[in-house]
Amino acid sequence: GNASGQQVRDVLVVGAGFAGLYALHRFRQDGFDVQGVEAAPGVGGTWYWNRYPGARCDVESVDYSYSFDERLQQEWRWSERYAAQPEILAYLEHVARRFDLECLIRFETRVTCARFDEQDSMWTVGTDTGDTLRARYLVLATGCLSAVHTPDIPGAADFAGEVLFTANWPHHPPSFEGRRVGVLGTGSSGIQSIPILAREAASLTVFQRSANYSVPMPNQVLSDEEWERIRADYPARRRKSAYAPAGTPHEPYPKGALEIGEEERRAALEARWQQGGVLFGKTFPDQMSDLAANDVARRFAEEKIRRIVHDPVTARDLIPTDHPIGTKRICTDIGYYETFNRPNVRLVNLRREPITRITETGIRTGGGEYELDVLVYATGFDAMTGSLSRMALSGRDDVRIQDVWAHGPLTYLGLGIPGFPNLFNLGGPGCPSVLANMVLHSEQQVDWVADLVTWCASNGIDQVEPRHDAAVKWTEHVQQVSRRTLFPMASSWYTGANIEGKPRGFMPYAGGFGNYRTSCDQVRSDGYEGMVFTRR
Ligand code: NA7
Repeated sequence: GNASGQQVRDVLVVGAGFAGLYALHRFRQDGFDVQGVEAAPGVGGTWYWNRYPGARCDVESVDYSYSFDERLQQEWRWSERYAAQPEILAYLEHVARRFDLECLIRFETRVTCARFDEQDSMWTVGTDTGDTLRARYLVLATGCLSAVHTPDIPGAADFAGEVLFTANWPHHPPSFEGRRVGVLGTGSSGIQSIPILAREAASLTVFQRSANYSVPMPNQVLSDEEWERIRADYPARRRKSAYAPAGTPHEPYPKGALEIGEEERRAALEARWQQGGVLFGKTFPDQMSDLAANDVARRFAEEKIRRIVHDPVTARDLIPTDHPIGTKRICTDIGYYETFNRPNVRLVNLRREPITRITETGIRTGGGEYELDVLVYATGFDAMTGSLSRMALSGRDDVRIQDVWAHGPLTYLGLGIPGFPNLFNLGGPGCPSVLANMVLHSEQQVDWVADLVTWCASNGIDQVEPRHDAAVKWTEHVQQVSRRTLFPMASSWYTGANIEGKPRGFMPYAGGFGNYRTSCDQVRSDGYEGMVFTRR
């Protein structure tokens, strides 16, 4: 206890998604008194909120699941190659029950502020329920795509119909039958939900500002034989993934796109297309670093779109014009392009006819008035930094995160922030999270942080934080690595470009999950080089 009589925890974990749940488990296992806080009424994080029709993970289920417990791995049976949101949520609920994690979590409690007290080396955390929590260590597992972006469109409040957000989808959604539905946004969320909404609604109008590349998802129900094969292969698969570039066992074609002839290229691209989804973004090893190699893959994908979509104007509008393929996360769809052949679906190209305002009855553009009964926002997130910058987060000497990150996020290994002792941010800027298998990535980061906290506890350390120069060096390294890729060519949520006023810069570490893990391993084996330890 302390002066105000509140209980003081060793570790406070904010967020109960993939990273937060494992953090709770791992810290408790290591003997720490750990408490979780979660804004939602249940576990799941992203998979709790994003219940829109068609929500699925674009990483295969067998990879997108925890590896920390062999029995869990062997006993959970995924029903499909790519799991849909309800099954992933059920999995996380199962994990929470199986490892008895729910009793550690305060649900329906959103952290609004957190302040580090230098005197007693302690975080004081305020919440929207009025509770105050205190802990020595603060672990932010608040998600990299969780701060919902609500665009500020004139007249938005006037709309008299129903308004829905894919990122905050109701548990009991309305029926779309007989209704005129509009979808604003054509990122992954729009592209996954549009085909399903189109089947239900009387009419569907898709408002597209930027086209995205999308590759079909070769989803299938996993038969018992297939599942047995996967199960038997699990250890090998995990070994292969642990230091792999994306945290999954897949490898690019052994030769660069420009080293081979046209026929071989097409065969490699077609094979990869059939493998499906985001993997297409890395068909060739040079595809994300050499524009000419990228063009080879881009042209192939564009040809596919033209072949599917009947109306040539619509087909042209669906082809991106502003970024190399893969520099925005490639979407993974089930029947997206085919949807535009339906008589009840139309595409509105907002580049040609920008929105002038939202009215009581629909959306008005430079090209006319589109009447709607339902408007679905699939407009994305204040990615990677939003969940921190929306909190009043202050470190030593009341330095605010908004100030330290005013010109872009500064981190050490993505995990630590100078001036913020005893704080660890999971899955944020400066690490490969959004470019890799988020589940294995979460495990790797939690393990690294738990090892460090254990080390501090057994060495009588009160405060640990990265040195400023170490964070500058890491952040420059992150920038340098991204400049060797084509990623910075896209105005994307990776670069902060989707949020007005946000500093621009490629935020994730693009050097691959394996290299990132090696860097973290190295720092640990060098006795935590780059960190400052204080005994008070
Ligand atoms: P995304 O990928 O950020 O997509 C958001 C979409 O919303 C995108 O098409 C935006 O167009 C569009 N948008 C945003 N604001 C506006 C306004 N004001 N007017 C018109 N259109 C707008 O978010 P998602 O949820 O689909 O996916 C995020 C990630 O989650 C995804 O990459 C997966 O990794 C999982 P823009 O491109 O900005 O022109």
